[in-house]
Amino acid sequence: MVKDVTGLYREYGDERLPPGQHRTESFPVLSKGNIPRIDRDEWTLSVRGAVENPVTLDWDDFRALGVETQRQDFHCVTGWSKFDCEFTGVPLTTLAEHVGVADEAVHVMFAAADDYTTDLPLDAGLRPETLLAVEFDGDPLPRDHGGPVRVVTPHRYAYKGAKWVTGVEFLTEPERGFWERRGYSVSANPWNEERYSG
Ligand SMILES: Nc1nc2c(c(=O)[nH]1)N[C@H]1C(S)=C(S)[C@@H](COP(=O)(O)O)O[C@H]1N2
Ligand SMILES: [Mo]
Repeated sequence: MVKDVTGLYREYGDERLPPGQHRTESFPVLSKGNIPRIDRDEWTLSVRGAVENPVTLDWDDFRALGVETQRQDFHCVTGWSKFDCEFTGVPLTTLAEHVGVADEAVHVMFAAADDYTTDLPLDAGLRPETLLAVEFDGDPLPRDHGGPVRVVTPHRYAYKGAKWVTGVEFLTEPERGFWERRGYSVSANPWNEERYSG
């Protein structure tokens, strides 16, 4: 069963395509540098910070949390949008429940194997559309798109979706990720065209 969340734009207006974006049928690859090679059986995910039970999950632990499939749109801050991507993954909300996120947590930081980081306010991070995706359109997530596991955030520009994710840290104070330190928006709502900070 596929959960269609492509209608979430209605929270922000009438246009599915955010302002200043154009549609693409292809799925471009955008990475700041090297493309890590990580096999499922060596991948781990560290979940820590303001949580009751910090854990390091291996592939089997992670998959045991349970996955769902969502039809989502994908909006890159450089201007392209790809509609109707099917991602299968573990919702971040499931992971958050598993570790018991503390009441004091206000922010979340994702870390990746290429030393990429990105941060989100917790309310945006803990929306049900934030997935730690393991499949794209029914196939294992390709390595250049972040396999074995990447984050997807259809409600925010796609730089919030860390490819090759290896860490999730819940924070009691906001910190800045890779692009956020370089002037990109922390909130990154595509329908408000929040591309750059303040
Ligand atoms: N680890 C990591 N994640 C990343 C990036 C990156 O360079 N490294 N680039 C981000 C940017 S800017 C975008 S638009 C999307 C692109 O995802 P794609 O290559 O699957 O299209 O990944 C995001 N996640
Ligand atoms: Mo991007």
